[in-house]
Amino acid sequence: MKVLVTGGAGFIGSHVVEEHVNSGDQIIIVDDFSMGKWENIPKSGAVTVYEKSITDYKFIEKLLIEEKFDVIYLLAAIASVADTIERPFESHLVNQEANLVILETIRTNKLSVQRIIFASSAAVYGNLPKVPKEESDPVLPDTAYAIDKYATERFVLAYSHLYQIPTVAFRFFNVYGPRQNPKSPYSGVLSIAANALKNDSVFKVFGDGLQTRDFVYVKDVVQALQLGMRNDDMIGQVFNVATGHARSLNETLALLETAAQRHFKLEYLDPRVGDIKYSSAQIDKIQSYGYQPKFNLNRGLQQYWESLGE
Ligand code: UD2
Repeated sequence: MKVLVTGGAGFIGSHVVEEHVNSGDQIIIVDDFSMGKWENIPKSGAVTVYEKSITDYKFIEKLLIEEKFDVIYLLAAIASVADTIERPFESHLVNQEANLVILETIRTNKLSVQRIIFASSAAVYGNLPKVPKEESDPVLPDTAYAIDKYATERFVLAYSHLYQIPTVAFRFFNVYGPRQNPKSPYSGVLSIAANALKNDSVFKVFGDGLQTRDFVYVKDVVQALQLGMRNDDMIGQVFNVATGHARSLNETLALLETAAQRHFKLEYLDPRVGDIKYSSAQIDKIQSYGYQPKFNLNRGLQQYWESLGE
């Protein structure tokens, strides 16, 4: 198979690339390396890398038409809620418009694809009180990040219903694991926390630490995406990707301390603007298609910590 992974040098993308390298596929990565890294990419003759933004529309159109991909993963994104609050228009171009250009290129050129997989987000549920979240629940996207993820998810699924382009969307909860890049203050919380623990530096908790998240290990996310790629019954639908067990940030930090056999230096600050207080997932829908998370938080944190070379 010929596979396109936008954001393939990034955290989640690089694990997807690895999976397809192991399956003997040919992979093309488009990544602007804003958060991605060359060392994330498996060394393999099956992988071709373009250091380009997905907002380079001329390049993307040409690539899609020339390469005729079987499977496309839309994983490139400005991945932080807080970051998109700082730059809503720039992030909109990446998180929504560029993906729409890809869909339109496929539609107008009648390109035949077996699957388009889109990474939506739990952020679409917003701060509505009901937890855990089911896919059929109301949504309240109220940050640039959530608005773009929700709108793009709807576009992706509409292209399936209206134009018979086979798409599947996944609402990722809080993904963590090896290769998550801690370099930005907007990076995933566990990458920042693990980095602080490793360097014995202060970790800043925004808010009281009682906010909850469903932290899902990146290998389980890959498992979910592979299901979506293979199972035709999942086409045109959206699925939560999580473990089904939410924890408070404080509890999660304590579990990381146990995994690392180290102690945090914590500082508690005001909550972040736009932050969601309670995020927790119901995963019955995707489980009904055979998904079973293999990493509970203890196991995932242990593996993650070990991957950091401690
Ligand atoms: C994560 C994803 C986002 C989206 C969403 C789905 C990242 C970077 N963001 O947003 O893409 O899929 O989940 O719900 O993975 N925090 C601290 N200290 C820090 C950093 C964060 O206390 O140094 C807090 C933060 O205020 C929040 C929690 O930790 O309450 C998680 O923050 P995050 O940025 O890792 O992820 P979130 O849930 O905003």
